[in-house]
Amino acid sequence: MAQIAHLQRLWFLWVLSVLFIIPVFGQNIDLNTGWQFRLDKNTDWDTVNIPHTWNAEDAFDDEKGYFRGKGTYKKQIFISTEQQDQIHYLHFNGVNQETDVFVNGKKVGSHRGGYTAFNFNITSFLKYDDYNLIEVMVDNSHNEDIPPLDADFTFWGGIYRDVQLISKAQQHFSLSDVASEGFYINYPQVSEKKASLDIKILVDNFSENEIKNNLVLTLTDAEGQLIATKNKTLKFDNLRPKEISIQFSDLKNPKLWSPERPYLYHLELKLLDNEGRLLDKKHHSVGFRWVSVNADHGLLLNGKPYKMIGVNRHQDFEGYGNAVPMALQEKDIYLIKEMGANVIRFAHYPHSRELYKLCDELGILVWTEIPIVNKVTNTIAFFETALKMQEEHIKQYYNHPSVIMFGYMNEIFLRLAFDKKETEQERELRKTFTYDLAKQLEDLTRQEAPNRVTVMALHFNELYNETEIADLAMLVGWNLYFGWYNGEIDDLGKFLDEQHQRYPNRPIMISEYGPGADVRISADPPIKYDYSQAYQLKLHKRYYEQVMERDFVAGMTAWNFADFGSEFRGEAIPHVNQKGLVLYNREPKDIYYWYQVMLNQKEALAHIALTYQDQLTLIDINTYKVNFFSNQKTGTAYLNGKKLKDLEFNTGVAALDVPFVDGNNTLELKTNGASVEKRLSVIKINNLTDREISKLAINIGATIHFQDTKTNTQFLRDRAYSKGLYGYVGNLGTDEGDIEKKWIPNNIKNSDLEPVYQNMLIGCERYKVDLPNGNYKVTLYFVEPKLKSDVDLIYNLKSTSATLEDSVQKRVFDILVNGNLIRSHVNLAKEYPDKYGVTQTTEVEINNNEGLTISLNPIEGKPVISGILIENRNQ
Ligand code: GCB
Repeated sequence: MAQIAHLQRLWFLWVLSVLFIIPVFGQNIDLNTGWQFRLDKNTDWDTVNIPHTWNAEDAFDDEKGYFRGKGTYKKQIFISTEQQDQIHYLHFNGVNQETDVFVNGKKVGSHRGGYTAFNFNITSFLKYDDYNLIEVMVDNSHNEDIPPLDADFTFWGGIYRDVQLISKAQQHFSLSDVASEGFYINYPQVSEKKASLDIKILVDNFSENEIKNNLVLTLTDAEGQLIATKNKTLKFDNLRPKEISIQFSDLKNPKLWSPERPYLYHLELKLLDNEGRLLDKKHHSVGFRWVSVNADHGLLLNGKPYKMIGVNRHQDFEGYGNAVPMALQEKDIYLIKEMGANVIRFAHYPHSRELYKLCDELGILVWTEIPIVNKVTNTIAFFETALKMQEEHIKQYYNHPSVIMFGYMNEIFLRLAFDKKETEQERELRKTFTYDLAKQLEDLTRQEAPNRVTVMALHFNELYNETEIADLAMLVGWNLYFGWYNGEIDDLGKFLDEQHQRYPNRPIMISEYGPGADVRISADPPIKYDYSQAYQLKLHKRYYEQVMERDFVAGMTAWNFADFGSEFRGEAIPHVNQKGLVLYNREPKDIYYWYQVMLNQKEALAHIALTYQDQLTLIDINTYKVNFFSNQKTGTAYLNGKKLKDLEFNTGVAALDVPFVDGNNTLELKTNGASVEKRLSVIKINNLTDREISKLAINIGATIHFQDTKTNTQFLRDRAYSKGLYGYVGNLGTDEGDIEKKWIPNNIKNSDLEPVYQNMLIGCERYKVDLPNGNYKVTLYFVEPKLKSDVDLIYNLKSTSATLEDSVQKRVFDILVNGNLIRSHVNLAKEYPDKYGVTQTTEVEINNNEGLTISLNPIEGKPVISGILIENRNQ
């Protein structure tokens, strides 16, 4: 009976397939929902959905490190008897970073590497008309044999990209060539006059019989008009797969693909059985374009010099880690396109495949790479994993016309340059084996990805020239942080010219640049390491100008499109690298709008660079510098309805000292075709005794203004005391006062006011605030600037030295408020852990116009203070 029912069902399906030509023999089912999950160190199981990571929270907590270890996912799936003739695969789009998969208790395979896809054929492990247990064991522990070993981003663990059950007929486009699409689109010839395509197709066959199939390829244009069709009969015997090449030649006057006109043709591949039933179907876009690089003209796209201007992108997103819903990921690509970028470097690993498809469609050139970052291990296993990863990467992303650059290493001598622990001999050996791996990867890339440009990103160091590793790739990307980690902003041009002169045959671009910037921080004038948006603008603008002046520079990709998670890093926001043009949640910083005006000419654009500022406090000054952006030549600024000034935009920017009035202000920018308005509430203070202020906060030692958005507190920049206002008293003039900003404590425990704690005065013994008489609550902020051991400093690029415990304990002082001792013998290093944010609160009554005086009386060493918050208790 059961057999008759089965035959009836098959017959019904066959009729359906003939009537509607639907792919009855295959289907892809997503397996994203309802997995049981637990970290192996725990006992309880949770129900989770994919995308999933187990580090979304612990990569941001105050504790050092995040969980790197093992987790298990399990799920039951029902496979019906009708599916018995099919071939079933589990398809994983991305699991970080080692995966073992079991079906019904038996191991079906394992995969190394967290950023490429993989498939397992699970057919022989399945039970039909029954539930099947799928178990996925994932490990994100550090593994010396798997790149990346070390990098400035969080290595989130988990199944963070989609999982699918793919069921296919016995002949299907191959799923076993490192999880590629089973076909490769080649462009043997492309010109404005003529193009040809050569499509290499792999068909897997699981039948022991002699079988005939038909392969039908159809090429249509973007409007759906048929260009050409190709048919081929395939004869299979005894489980043997097939590899076929099909050409479309002599395609006349192809419409070329470029970021400005991303014209796509459409290729459809169908596999039919002998009776015309559909066995498998695939499709892909086709973009006719050709690229090359030249040391004098940079990139040539379709034969013409083309300046690439764009961004790097990391894949994580605030609150999600790397397990980001696809719609949010795709939004990034739209935002990048709207910014006007024509290139994305997907750093430092392959991103979701869907995004490359969007780049094809929207018109964005792509640099894609595998995560071999900072250093490599000299083992056969590491070399094998690296080469395998690059093979997967190239084959999986091969068909995208947007992908013009394949890379494989980033700043590979970074650790060699900074860690001085190795002997001279070990260092030489490291250079040699790193070069060897680079050479192998370069050869593999050239062989597997012809007609693409090979790339490698280097950091500012002679090691790359000296070892000649910089001569391997066709295009060298320099990651240059002049004006941040080293030197001055204008050193860029000098460096580029010098490199071009020394290596006249080497095509170069700038693959990374940019400073950290926090939208809560403003500064005038902006300075290096202040995290202000104004400094970010200054640096990006000058980099752009210096690149545009030089035809030989192929382009520039800003670091980074968005702020991203880097657990050990600490800037103004802990655990986040803040060099983004947009925030971690993708809200644009001012710099995003600046790029937009520079890179879009079609419509008039105008922007006032005060995106996140609604309030201003002006102390003893009448004007405040505002940057206006536009892609027009001129415009006019208005304040409160009255014309302020005609503006001329230079590289998109016009700066103006705006004479805001006390109270509400409306600032407007009007240009030919665009206008914007910004409302601001302004408090102007020339004398503190003049007005009742409910809250006054001072960022002691800071040249920046910090707006604590959580409590709506404005921490004003510091100043030397003058009568009627606030400030430090006396000349500080200490060496310690010049503490280098990049080595200040980060990731302050016990607080999220890093911009307050990270600025401080060392050696300040008296601080005055001329408050009117009354009652106040006063909170003082302190942190010990020196660490007991310096291994925890930002990005840890300093060679480690002996413990500093002895020296830091020598800072001991008393705290007095208006002469009253409120704490005696404060020794921050002794009393608190490293990087611990300490507050000390007291109530004060001010009489006789004496104002407020904080005294920090040294007992040993120099006292330190970071901030002060004064709350009025009179109201
Ligand atoms: C670099 C690295 C990148 C870092 C960046 C930075 O050169 O390639 O991974 O995140 O610098 O912000 O320091």
